[in-house]
Amino acid sequence: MHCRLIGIPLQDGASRLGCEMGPSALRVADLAGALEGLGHEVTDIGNVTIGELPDVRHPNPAVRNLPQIAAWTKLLTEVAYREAGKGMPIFMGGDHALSAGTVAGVARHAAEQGRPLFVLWLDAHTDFHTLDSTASGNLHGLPAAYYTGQPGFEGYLPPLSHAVDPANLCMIGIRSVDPAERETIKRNSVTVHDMRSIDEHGVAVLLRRFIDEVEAANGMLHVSLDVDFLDPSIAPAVGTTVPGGATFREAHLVMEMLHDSGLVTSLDLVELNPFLDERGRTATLLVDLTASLMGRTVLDRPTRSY
Ligand code: B3U
Ligand code: MN
Ligand code: MN
Repeated sequence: MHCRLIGIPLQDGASRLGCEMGPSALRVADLAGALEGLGHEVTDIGNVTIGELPDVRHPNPAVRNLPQIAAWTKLLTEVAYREAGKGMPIFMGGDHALSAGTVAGVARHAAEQGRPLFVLWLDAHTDFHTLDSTASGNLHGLPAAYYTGQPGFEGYLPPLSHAVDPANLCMIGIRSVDPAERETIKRNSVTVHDMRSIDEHGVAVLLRRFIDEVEAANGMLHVSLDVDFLDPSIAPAVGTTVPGGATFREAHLVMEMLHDSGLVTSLDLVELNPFLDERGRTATLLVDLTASLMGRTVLDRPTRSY
């Protein structure tokens, strides 16, 4: 696999500063070396950055940094579309607002391949607010609504060339949903597995169902990993910790099953805030999880050996 590392020092979508340092921490934790050690070719294209800001304002007074997020979304849609054509892009964030652009860009690439795009959203939050519904005004709470083509973004964020079908979106790890998000999610038939669902069925059963769907549709699969998917005890470096997250073992199992599926075509690593980390342990965990996704195993055993 040819991995393309793209640094996205975006922090305007979060309430706390620090995600800007995420790409650096992932480089220090040697993401490139881990991938090379697994036999992958790696190109780190460096960090991308926005230029001039558009003059956009929204009537919801809570909304923060809209011109910045509009500029990032436009830039990242182009970058993701271009990079998806060159190999497997790994988007090193940066806060989760970046996925508005990365998913929009890979969706355009998938459409040109004549394949549907599926998205696996690993997060404590559904990030399904619109500009009208957000109360916090933090735009990392909006990307999933944007790239599934919900109304209300026209004239504020760039027009989508290819929306993701909400039926192709699967969220796992959810444990914080605002009332307005509940409504939109229900209406759109997004698959949402909360922590209760994981506890009742086990994460493997839930993920297997989704992987089978992607496979049956000959889909491309984008994985978006928010640090707060993980339990704060193992991943403290995030501004929006929510107790009761995925364990070390659950998270690695998800990554290993995704690797075995052979379906993953792009990846976001988001919300890492190195200012909140403890001796780099969260950055290191993200690198190890990415290594599991890209083929690191404990034993050399055939896939699906059960
Ligand atoms: N739904 C809340 C909390 C939140 C969403 N995404 C993150 N936090 N990271 C909001 O602010 O929209
Ligand atoms: Mn998120
Ligand atoms: Mn989150």
